[in-house]
Amino acid sequence: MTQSNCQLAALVDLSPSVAELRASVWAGLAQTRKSLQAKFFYDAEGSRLFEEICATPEYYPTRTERKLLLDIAPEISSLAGPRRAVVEFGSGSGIKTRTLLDCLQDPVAYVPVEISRAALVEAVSELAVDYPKLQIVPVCADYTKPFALPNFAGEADGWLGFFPGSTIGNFTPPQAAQFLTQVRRMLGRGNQMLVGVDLRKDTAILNAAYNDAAGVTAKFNLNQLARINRELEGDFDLAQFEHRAFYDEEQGRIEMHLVSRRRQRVSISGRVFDFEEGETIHTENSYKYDIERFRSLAVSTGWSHRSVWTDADRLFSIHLLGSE
Ligand code: AVJ
Repeated sequence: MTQSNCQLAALVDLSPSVAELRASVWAGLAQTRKSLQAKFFYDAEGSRLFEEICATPEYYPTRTERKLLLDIAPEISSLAGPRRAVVEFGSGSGIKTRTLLDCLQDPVAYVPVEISRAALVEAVSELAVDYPKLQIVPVCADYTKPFALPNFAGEADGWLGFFPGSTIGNFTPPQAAQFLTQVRRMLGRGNQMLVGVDLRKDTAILNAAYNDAAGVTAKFNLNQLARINRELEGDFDLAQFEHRAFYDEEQGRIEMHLVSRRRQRVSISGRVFDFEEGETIHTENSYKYDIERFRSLAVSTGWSHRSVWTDADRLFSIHLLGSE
């Protein structure tokens, strides 16, 4: 494989700055109910730990979605149509990307949008080798904010948005609606979007998925404090915080927290924060939907609901949305 056969554009770097991280962390920890933003889980180490979570026996979403995507690939291929430009939000390691690209007819371009620069660079350099005809334009960005898409007019026949993994569950339903609206405006009329959405199910299955026996999810959660130590000169003692994750049936969401094991004071970029014993930092929400609930959310943002698929055990769903 020679370089000249790879259509890999230079990375568009809109990644959040240290100043943005600091502002977010300071604001989150200054609240009476302390919180951190889930998007900041994904530094190089966080992305690596997330991949490790996906391989644990308890974390069913990744393998369930991947198998479902393979099963429905022929249908997606005909519904999506030929010559698409694919834009993926939170592309991570890009394993599902290949399943999608392999089923599409003559995909023209691929725009992975990912907040972790390390994960993005690694994923696209491998992809470029295996898809020499595909134009790849990696964008390192926080996709919760609008950004400019590259223009493939005259080359591609339309966009296919791809938002797998139930990452949409990190948003509250109003935030999810706002995101879907933003993407619909970004892609414009006549385009489509595939969204992976984790389904509501037995509480025991959900609780196990976020409390794996090997403790990988706990490490992933605690890594957010390690990252603050590394990048913001923080002095969190990781041994003094404990992972907690539970399903709240009423809200239909997993909540992840870090619980302070004792009364303590932590300094971050020169600003101090006090923790009571048992006080928690809310680090993530992971909303679970019913098919109907997600359909109506999507439709409320102006998308039309074209199709939905689930696995035989009804653990996970993939929705195809269209913009008329
Ligand atoms: C990548 C956001 C979909 O919410 O299930 C996995 C992240 N957190 N285990 C999820 C996660 C804890 C994951 N998403």
